[in-house]
Amino acid sequence: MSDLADLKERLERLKHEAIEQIYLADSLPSLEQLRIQYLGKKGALTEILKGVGQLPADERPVIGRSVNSLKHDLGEALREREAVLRAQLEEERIASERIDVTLPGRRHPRGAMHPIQKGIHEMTAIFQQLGFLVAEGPEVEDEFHNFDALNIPPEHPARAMHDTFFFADGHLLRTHTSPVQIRAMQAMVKRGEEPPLAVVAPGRVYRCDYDMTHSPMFHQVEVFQVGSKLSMAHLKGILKFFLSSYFGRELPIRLRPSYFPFTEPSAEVDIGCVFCEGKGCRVCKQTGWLEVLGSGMIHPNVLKAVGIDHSQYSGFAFGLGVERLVMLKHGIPDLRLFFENDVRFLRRMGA
Ligand code: 2U9
Repeated sequence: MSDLADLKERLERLKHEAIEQIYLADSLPSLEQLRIQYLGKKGALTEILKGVGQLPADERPVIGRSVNSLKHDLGEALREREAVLRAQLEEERIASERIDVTLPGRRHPRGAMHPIQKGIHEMTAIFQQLGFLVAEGPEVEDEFHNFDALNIPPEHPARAMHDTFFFADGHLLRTHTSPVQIRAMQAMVKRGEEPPLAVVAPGRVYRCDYDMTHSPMFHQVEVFQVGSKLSMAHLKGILKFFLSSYFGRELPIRLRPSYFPFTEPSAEVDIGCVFCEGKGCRVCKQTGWLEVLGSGMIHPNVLKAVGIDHSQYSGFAFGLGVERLVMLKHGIPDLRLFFENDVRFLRRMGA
C-alpha cells in the first residue's frame, strides 16, 4: 500500500473513532479532553501532518485538504456535542430548581394559651353573658384600696409584713383583686351614677406564702354586684349558674357560714366533689364536698368607703382562686405545674 493510501486510511479511521467518541462524551470536561486528544498541539491530527513531509510534493496538497476537512468536521462535531451537553445541564438545573407548590408547608410549633389564662377567659365569659363588666386594675396598690376601703383595719393580721409584699414607699402588691372592685365603684360614684353595677375582676395577686398549695403569685377572679334589694338568694343563684357553667354540668352547691372583713354575712361555698360525685373520696376527705370560693353580702363599711348609700343599696361579692378551680376542673394534681412551664404539661392542656 502506498504511503498516500495508508495516510488516507488512517485519516478515515481517525474520523470514525473521533466522531464516535465525541458522540459518546457525557460531560463538558470529557469533551474538552477529546478536543485536546484530536485537535491539540500534540494531538492525533498534528501527528499525521508531521508524516505529510515524507510524501511526494504532488501528493501533499491532497492529504493537506483531507486533514483540513477532517479538522473542520471534528470541530463541527465537538460544537454540536457541546451544545447538546449544555442544553442537558440547563435542563437539569431547571428541574432541580423547580419549586413544587403542592408540597405541604414547613410546620412551625403552634403556641397555646396558658391554662390559667384559658380558665380566666372561660370564667369571665360566663359573667359577661350575665351582663357583668370586666375590669382590670394596677398590681401595685395603696393601703386604702387594698385594705382600708375593704374594712380591713390596720391591726388586721393580713396586713402584716409576712402576708403582704410592701414597697419602701408604703405601696404594696395587691393581695386580692378587690381593689379593682373598689375602683370600679368609686368611678361610678365619680361619674355621678347610681347602682346597679356588676363587675368581674380577674388578675394576678401576691401573697408572701409558698408551699405545696400556695404560690407567692396566683390569680383571682372576683365578682360583685350592687343594686337595690340584692340578697343572699341572688348570690346563691349566680354561684349555682356560674359553677355549673364552668364545670359543664349541673353541680350541687352549699354555703357554710364564715367570716371575711369585707362581707357580712359571709359564706364559704362548696361544690359536690367532682371526683367521686359526692360519695366520698381521698380528695374531698370523705366529705363529698369541695370548697371552691368565699362569698358574702358586701359589708356596709365597704359601701360607705366608696360613697354608696348603704341604706338604699346592698350587694353581694365573691372571690375565687383561678389555679384551684382549673386544677379541680382538669384533675391537675400539683399547683406548681402552672408555673414551671414544662411544655409537655402545656401541650397536654393545649388550648
Ligand atoms: C368588694 C367587696 C367584697 C370578695 C370575696 C372572698 C370572700 C374569698 C378568697 C377565695 C380564694 C380569696 O383566692 S382566695 O384565696 N376570697 O374568700 N372574696 S368575699 O369580696 C369582696 C370583693 C370586693 C368591693
